Amino acid sequence: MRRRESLFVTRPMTPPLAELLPMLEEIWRSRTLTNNGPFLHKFETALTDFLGVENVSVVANATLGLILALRQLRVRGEVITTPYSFVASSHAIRWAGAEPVFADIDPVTLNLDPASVERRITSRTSAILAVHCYGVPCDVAGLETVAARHDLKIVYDAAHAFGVRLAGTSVLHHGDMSVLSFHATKIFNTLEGGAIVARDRNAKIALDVLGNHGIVDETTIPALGMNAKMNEISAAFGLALLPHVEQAIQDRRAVAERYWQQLESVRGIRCVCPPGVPGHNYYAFPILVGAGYPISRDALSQQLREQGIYARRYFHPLIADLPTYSDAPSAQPGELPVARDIAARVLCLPMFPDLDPENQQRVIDVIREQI
Ligand code: T4K
Repeated sequence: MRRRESLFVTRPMTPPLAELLPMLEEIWRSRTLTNNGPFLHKFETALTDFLGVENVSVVANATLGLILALRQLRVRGEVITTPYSFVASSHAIRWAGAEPVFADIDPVTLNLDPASVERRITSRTSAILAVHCYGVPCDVAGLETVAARHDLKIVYDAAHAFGVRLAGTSVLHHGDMSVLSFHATKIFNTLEGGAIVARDRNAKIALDVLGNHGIVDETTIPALGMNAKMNEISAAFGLALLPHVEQAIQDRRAVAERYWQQLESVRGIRCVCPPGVPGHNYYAFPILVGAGYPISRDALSQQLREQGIYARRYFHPLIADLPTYSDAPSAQPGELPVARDIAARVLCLPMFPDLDPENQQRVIDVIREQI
């Protein structure tokens, strides 16, 4: 019998090699490899146009982007955040010199619940770090109302939210800053990379200085900066890939529609991202395995693995349950009931633009065969 190919949760996009090679040749000729080079500038401009936002600072990855954003906004004390995210969201708060405090999530969007956020606010709270998990927009109006009432900054971790639109405009317009990830596993990638979207030009200039060791010029180094620069090869890769992203999002939509058609009627399975939402980017395809389904989430994950399908439990365990954070009062058992329930039931199915119908059917068949 022919061995079936392994199916992973994602498969990174690469630009057509022929479109990248001339740029690589230019880099080889110029020997400008990094430090604010010409491809970085071109990429930043192209990205700004594509995203329909202003004040974009490209960085080496989203984790550094989050740290820089929090530092630039001078957050201190406590930052309220979601326990239901990739660990980098909370790590960034610690590296920026503040303490994460966990609030619970909304059972439908799986993003921070503004009412739970408000209950966690103390005199030490300086900011909210919210995540548009799986590219589903947060309740931005609710969070912004809470932030305004208590004079808090908002940083959106938009690692999953490339290209997401809300009420016809980019979701990146919300908050004091938003941070995108261009990691290989994301909608759009530069191998490793990311970008910070700031509200005003001065913030962008300050972020660029902070991300270049705090250097203004050879003898002027006024700030405690770090190295968050993107190199020229990553920038060229991004420039070559950007024209293909719109089509990739269309292809993701087609994959999502095939899942919806065949999984929505399965008892005990809930597709987290609902069909027909304009502006969604189909970053992931999470399902929740409920009591009505014959086997547990972990048993289903194992069944898939036996067929060479590597679905992933993003985001289990909760950040709040990791040893680095589990001592926090907001992380104690009994707190965060919604996030704990979701983390115990979630499974992200393979989702990438070139997931062909035949391979996708293998995933669907395993899920349906358990009934
Ligand atoms: N905030 C949020 C909400 C995030 O989700 C992330 C990153 C960040 C912040 C931080 O962004 P960056 O600082 O990374 O820019 C992956 C990614 O490494 C991570 O970037 C991402 N979130 C997270 C959700 O997923 P792992 O450890 O689960 O990845 P890994 O290596 O197991 O890859 C998953 C699958 O993808 C593999 O089974 C195979 C496939 N793959 C992966 C890579 C890297 C490939 O086919 N080729 C590849 O090159 O964290």
